[in-house]
Amino acid sequence: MIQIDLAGTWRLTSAFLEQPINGRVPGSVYFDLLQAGMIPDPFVGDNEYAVREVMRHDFTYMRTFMINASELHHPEIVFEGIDTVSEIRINHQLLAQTCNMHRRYRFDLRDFLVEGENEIEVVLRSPIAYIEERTAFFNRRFYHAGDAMRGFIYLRKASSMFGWDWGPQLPDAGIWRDIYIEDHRFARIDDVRVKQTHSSEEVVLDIWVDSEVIHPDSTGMISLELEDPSVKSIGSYAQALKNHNHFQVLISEPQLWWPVGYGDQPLYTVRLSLHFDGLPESEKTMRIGLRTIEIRQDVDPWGKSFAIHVNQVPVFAKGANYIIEDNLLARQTYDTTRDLLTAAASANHNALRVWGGGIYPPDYFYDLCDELGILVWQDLMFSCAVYELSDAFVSEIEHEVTDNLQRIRHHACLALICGNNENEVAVTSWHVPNEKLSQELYLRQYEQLIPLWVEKASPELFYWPSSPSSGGGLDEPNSEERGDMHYWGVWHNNEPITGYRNVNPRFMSEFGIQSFPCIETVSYFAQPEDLNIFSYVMECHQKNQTANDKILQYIGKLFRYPKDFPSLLYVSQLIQAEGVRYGVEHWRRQYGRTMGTLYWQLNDCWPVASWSAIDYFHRKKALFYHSRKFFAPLMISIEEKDTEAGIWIVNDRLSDIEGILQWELMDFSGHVIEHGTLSAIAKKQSATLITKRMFSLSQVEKWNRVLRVIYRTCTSEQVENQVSFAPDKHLRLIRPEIKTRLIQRDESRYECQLESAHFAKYVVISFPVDGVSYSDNYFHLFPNEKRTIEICSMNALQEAEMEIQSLFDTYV
Ligand code: BMA
Repeated sequence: MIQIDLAGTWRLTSAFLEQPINGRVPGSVYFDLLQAGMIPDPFVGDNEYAVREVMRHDFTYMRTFMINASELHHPEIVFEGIDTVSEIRINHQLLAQTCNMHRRYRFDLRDFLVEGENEIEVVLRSPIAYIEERTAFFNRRFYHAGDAMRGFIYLRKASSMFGWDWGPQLPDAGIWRDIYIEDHRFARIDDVRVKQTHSSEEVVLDIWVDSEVIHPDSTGMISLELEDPSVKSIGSYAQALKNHNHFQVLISEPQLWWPVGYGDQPLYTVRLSLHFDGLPESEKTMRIGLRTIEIRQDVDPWGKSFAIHVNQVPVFAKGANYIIEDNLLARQTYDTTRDLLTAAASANHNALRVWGGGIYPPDYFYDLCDELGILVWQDLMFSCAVYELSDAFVSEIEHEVTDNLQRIRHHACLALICGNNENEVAVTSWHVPNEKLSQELYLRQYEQLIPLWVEKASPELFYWPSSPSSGGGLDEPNSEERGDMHYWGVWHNNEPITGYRNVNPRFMSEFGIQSFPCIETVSYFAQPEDLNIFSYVMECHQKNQTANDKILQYIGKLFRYPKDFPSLLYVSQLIQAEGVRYGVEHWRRQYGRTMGTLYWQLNDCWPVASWSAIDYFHRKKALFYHSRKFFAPLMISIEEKDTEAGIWIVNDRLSDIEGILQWELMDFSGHVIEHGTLSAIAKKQSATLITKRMFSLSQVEKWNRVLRVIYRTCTSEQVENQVSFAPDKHLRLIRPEIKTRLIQRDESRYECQLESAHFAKYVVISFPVDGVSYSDNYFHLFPNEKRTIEICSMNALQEAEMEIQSLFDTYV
């Protein structure tokens, strides 16, 4: 096989540009314009709006490449991704037109290439002009997310690139994934499907390989090499090549793959190669994890369960919703994704939902999830909309669904495929325009067409029609009793965070609270004069209408009015972290009834006020640090009601844990008023109410007390939690007087030792440099107790520059 990679520097022209500039492929128009200084940074100030208008233009990428025609047999050009409306010309001859960024294109080049120098030109048509034309053409009113540009439903392009309630309207364009010419003499591997059949001691792999045989008269061989997780060969097999080959391989003593927290993530390698006359032609390698995944829906006293079972073991899914990582897709790299996913796994996230309004992530996303043990709930890319099902549209989405399933279905991490985000609940309960027709279109798309394509491409994968859903048929999609649930009473409907306790879902796949990013991130897009949450620029970076008012409202329920702008940002992160914690702890306390909580949302695609735990620059919000604790496999949760405390231990692990539980009710100077110790068994895979304590506290005492609970296991593991019996805003905190010492351990590792004279809440350590990570932050310091936080930094840290802040400091 000959492969000519067309990645590299191309020439970019447009009526927008006076002269051509260099363009990077794979890449994007905005990325290239930004590099060339032709547009301002769209993530700063209100530049988004001017930069959006740039996309009213067409842009053309062009380059030349050399061909030795006598060497080629069957040349084809492969576009792994074009964003989106394009015309492709080779040597000025029209090769194809495209209109779907979510699929791969392969075109025969035999009649297009010439000896020597060839030219390729890709004209990217304005996506804005395209959706406006289509909107006028269809002229029908259908429901679609109101924060995105009207007409986004007509183009198979990441919906959120047209704006969302956390995303800018920046519909970029580009040749966004790899592009290359491939030439095969005899045959190429088209498609590989692996099926696993597990029994007690062994796994049987069925491997089907579809090849396109170009020269049917030639004799070729296909061989399969299997390697175990230590890269040791455990089998080689070969057959004569046909259009459809099948291998069956038995793996004895299989090493099973598990989600993080349940076991290891061993990965086997499947290597396929084609040979002709003893010479290698082409190769395909994939890594698989041996495991079974089922979504169990059993009738039980609460309705019907919805639980992910891996290797027959129920897994409580803990994690978040994942959106596109950068509105300028070209800036997402293996390293940025690894950084994000490693952080999530380090904070005990064992599941992520790839939300349906973005892109189908790149292969390395799934590789990383396989390696880290993160289960993937994969939405198909349909979100908050009703789609016209024209023949052309149906054909596009069939290609798209099939392409992506073929690409990702072998990954160990892939738990399920879901038809869309919120479309079933929209057509059922939101009184959408053209309701009847919308329901018909909905059923046709997600319950007739797509299930057939999913079944054909990956019969082993579980298909779930929508999120949320009760299983389909427009039957109470957001029920608490069946299926998954989205709960937005808290936040969108202004309920206090205590509202979470009134909801008892089987699997909570969305809920969340917004916050502002930290001051460093805000300072990226705002000038000093903009540092007020109701300034024009701050409102430009808040896409959920009136949400800044809402953040204030939630602050008012839990905290005092903060003394200044940085304190307001900090306290906004506390309402988010505390709110989400409150919900998750409640759902984990009902282990078995609820079997999953995925908060909205893990990450951001630009610097903005949003529901994210990790901001665009990967700076961690309070929610991130809280999540490490509220998702820990062993967790203490205190269910407080007035002055009563129910003390629970949640144990996700597969064995019972024994230990000693200690509780102390103390004042803020550390004087213990009441205390107790008891031995406690945390039953495996369940939540156990260990004890209930009733405290008799006067109003003043409520403002001056904290209950601390610690559980020490027989294996010296320690978990803890705390609660007060009044909201934070009413606590009479005392100036904490925190003493610190920074010790350098090696070139990049430090330790910060802290001690406080009085109870300090939500203590944050920070340095005025980037690239610093903390083993914990936004933590509580109990009086006269030493605490050590591990710090890693790429830059040298100075103790004098270290800042310590706690809740006390946010009040005047
Ligand atoms: C959801 C999501 C997104 C949205 C989020 C916050 O329901 O599906 O559409 O961004 O809420 O409003």
